[in-house]
Amino acid sequence: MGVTPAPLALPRGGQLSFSRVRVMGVLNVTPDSFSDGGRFFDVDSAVARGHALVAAGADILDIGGESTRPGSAPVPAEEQIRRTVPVIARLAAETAAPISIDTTSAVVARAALAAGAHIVNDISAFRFDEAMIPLLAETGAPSIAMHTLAAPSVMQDDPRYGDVVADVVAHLRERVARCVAAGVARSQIVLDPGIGFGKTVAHNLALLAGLPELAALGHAVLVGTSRKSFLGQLTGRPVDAREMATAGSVAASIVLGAHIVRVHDVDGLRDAIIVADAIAHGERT
Ligand code: PMM
Repeated sequence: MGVTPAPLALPRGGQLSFSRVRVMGVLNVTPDSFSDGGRFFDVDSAVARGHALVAAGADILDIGGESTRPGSAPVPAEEQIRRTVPVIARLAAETAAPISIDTTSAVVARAALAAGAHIVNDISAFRFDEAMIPLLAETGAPSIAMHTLAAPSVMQDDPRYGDVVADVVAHLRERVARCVAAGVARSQIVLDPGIGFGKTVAHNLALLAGLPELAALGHAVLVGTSRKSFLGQLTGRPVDAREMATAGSVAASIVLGAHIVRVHDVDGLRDAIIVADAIAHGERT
């Protein structure tokens, strides 16, 4: 099953180890996100949702102010900051869970880190904003480098690859090399194949089956399948009825090498995650 990756060193002390599979709970502070858009759009409901996710067992809270659903347009940095920073500040003060900021903007990431966030989650693997890698080098913050073929506005327009697994692995290797050359510690970078980001159903399935190839790079691997449309295409279910499909994909991801799973329904998926982790790694305490 491979070697357990080194823990992530968190800003202001503390670390996130991979002694068990880590659960990232999704908290989109957006009016239009793909599966929970509009539900947690004011500060109080977003903070309450964050507390509920932590109570359910979330190890990381992933807070985003920009929807990345297929076809979505970018949200200006000031608006992302307006949406996320008050929520991050409150949750950083009120919970112990590490917080990631889901953004491709270095200005937003900097503001989020200053407000108390710990991890930068960038769906472009630091390609959309050239200030992102220098920010990671300067702050030392851990980060998630996710593969996307293109910007969300166009990523689902006939995506093509040579060999999707080899292409995604090569791309993420190249992104890591750039980070390391700029002074970012390799062990602070989590890799993510970017399920649903410029991928057909077949591409997503190949990437999940190919997770051992990504995990072989030695980084922690994050997988986000929760409620995504390929699950709907496989099962015929609408977005609000994909929890069992999500559970199947999350369990498979864990067995195939994921160290972090990004999910909306932390409480509902708890048991599936525990069982899959135990099958993959033995019983853990
Ligand atoms: N998926 C979404 C947003 N951010 N970040 C990472 N690292 N990996 C993902 O798979 C991912 C992400 C889209 O899902 P949402 O709209 O339900 O948040």
